[in-house]
Amino acid sequence: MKRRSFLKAGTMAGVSAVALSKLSLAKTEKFNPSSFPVVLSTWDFKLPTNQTAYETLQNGGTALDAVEHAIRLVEEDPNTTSVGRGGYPDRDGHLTLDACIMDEKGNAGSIVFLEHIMHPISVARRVMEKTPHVVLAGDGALQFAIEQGFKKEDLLSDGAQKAYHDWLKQSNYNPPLNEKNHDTLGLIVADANGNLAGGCSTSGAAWKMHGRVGDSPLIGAGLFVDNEVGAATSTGLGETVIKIAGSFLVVESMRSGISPQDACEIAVQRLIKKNPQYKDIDNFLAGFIAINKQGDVGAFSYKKGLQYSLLRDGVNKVYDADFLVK
Ligand code: SD4
Repeated sequence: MKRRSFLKAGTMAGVSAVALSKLSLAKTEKFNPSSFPVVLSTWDFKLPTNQTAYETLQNGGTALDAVEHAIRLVEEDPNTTSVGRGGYPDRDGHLTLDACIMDEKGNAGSIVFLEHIMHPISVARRVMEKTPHVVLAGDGALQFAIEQGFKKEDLLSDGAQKAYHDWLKQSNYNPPLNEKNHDTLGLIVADANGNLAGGCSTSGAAWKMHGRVGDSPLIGAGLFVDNEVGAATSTGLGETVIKIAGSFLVVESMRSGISPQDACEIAVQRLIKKNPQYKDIDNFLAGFIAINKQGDVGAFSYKKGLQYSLLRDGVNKVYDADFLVK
């Protein structure tokens, strides 16, 4: 079967989840320890992000610990303008942060619209581990973080303040993301036993409406982990990802035995079909990365530009993702 028709068949097959899950059971390959561990993350933050995850595993940490440690590294970098304390604010000048995390058991934690806390990923983990809930938002999330011992800080960096004041001169409200106002960190890890965990952290779209939340902290949209199947995370214009439950879609495609690469492509095809208004917008960006239980990886975006970092066999490399519009 040609690749295109295979992908089409895969998309259509997606309607019959029950039949597909049976298929995937039949197709499960044997665990090959030499394929693990694997660390896969969005973009190139020019920081030892994946290495931090890898070292955490080497030092006996779980996949969840690896995810948290690596994401914290980026969150505390003042020069990263899209994650954590270096992030650009919303159009009212508030830096509001979104993050979520999932472990191998399918537990999940998320914080949305959180201000003043340097490490949203760790707050998300505490939501998962210390509360009976999955999502905490805004002031409630802040109150919880403070109760948990996180420090309340004024996080807006000098660089972000300057960029905000520059933006205010035009105040051009342009939600579609471009290469200057995005770059969410989504990071998924398969440990030496192939157990999966993932996390996602972002300041969201720069100059967004106050209160806007994107895909990144939403379980099933910005991140999904199913330890029987695989894990996926997204980057780009969150509104388009939310509307197709993008990361869940990638994982469900993999459940049917489709490779991570093709599963990411299927999700991008679905995303643009359901969001045709972005088809011809120059700066529009959305894409996915994924790992399956065999340790295979995939990455795909709508247009050229998505990069991902892959650490395997102790070597970390940055790659350009394949894309739909050529
Ligand atoms: C959002 N998905 O808030 C995030 C932004 C992003 O790469 O991924 N940028 O919509």
